[in-house]
Amino acid sequence: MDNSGVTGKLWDIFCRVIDNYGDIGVGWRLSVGLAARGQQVRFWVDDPSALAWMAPEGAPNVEVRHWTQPIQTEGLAPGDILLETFGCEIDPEFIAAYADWTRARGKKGLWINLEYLSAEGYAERNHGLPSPVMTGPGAGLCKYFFYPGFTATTGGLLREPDLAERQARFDRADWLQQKGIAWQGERLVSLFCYEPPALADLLDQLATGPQATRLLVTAGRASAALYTCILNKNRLHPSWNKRELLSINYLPQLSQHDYDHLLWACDLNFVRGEDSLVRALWANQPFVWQIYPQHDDAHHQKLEALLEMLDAPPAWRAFHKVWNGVNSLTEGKASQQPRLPNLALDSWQQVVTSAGQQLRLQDELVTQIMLFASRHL
Ligand code: TRH
Repeated sequence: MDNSGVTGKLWDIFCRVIDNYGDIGVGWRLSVGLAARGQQVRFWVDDPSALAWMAPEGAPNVEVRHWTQPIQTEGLAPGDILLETFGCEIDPEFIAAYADWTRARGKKGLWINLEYLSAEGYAERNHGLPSPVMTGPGAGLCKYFFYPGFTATTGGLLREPDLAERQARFDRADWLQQKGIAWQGERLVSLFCYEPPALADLLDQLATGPQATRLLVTAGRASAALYTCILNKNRLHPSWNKRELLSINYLPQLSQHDYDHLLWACDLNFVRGEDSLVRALWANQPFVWQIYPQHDDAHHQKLEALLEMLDAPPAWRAFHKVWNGVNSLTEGKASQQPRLPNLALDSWQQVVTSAGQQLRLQDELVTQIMLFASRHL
């Protein structure tokens, strides 16, 4: 039941795929979440191809529009709310049409920029700030900054209302069988990463036990990185997995729903970027995060802020630092890289459980953005 006060509005949500899947993944989740709450969404995306596997069934009340240059808007009136994800810069023609349309209807209009998720203090400080547009086609409009986040004074995190119920119904053995994964009760670990400098170390750790592990590797960069790493290991240390304690499955691209299933099925999840981090928190299993690297190393602070927010124990912090190459004297040079500390899943589990409990008390992002819209329209 929607009690936000915005009923049946039309949202134009814009998304530019820079690289990887986080921008489209978040844009899609937000679109579906709004549509499930009685809103109409036009999801404009410059490269919608990933939706074919991420969301093969589409969603009611979400119309995917290929965002071309120039933008194709023949016969379309702009919607009630204009939302750009991650500062993706909507075409001036569209903004002009939106400004004219809102004026013609005697409305204020609402233009939102949805920002990247971070646990850093600026998310609280900047959440909801207005930026009046003084020049250009949008002059007279006001753009608002909406920051997702982990605290009560941010815009919250994306979480579907039926998530807990779906999770409670999930049957891990059944799902693994459906996916053709021959699970024999080994520890399950999922791998979604870029090219972590400590990948070879992780493989050594998993291959030396004490228990057997099955590594479920996601398609794309994670698979490519692992494949290369294994080729090197086989060449340099052919007996690295001689006890065969480590088995590996390379997965196809999964739908967002099935990616959740993967996280729920595993005893430990390696995740990357922002969206899978949030899903790992909701999965309530120990996880390790590889942060999206930035050239100026701004991601180091962002990683620190997350670990601080989680109140992560020292061993978990140390693991994250090595996994992200933060400790290395010269990043990228394996010889300078400290060894990966041992996995300590029990203590990590306690942290994830207590953080998850806290975070579930907050209103999720769709509720918050709808309330925000009702206050500003
Ligand atoms: O793909 P990412 O590394 O995305 C990144 C980050 O968001 C980064 O901040 C951003 O700047 C950059 O993209 C451009 O990781 P992320 O954020 O976890 O997004 C992955 C999405 O892909 C998420 O919605 C889950 C989804 N996914 C699937 O649907 N199926 C799969 O098989 C996998 C592995 C992921």
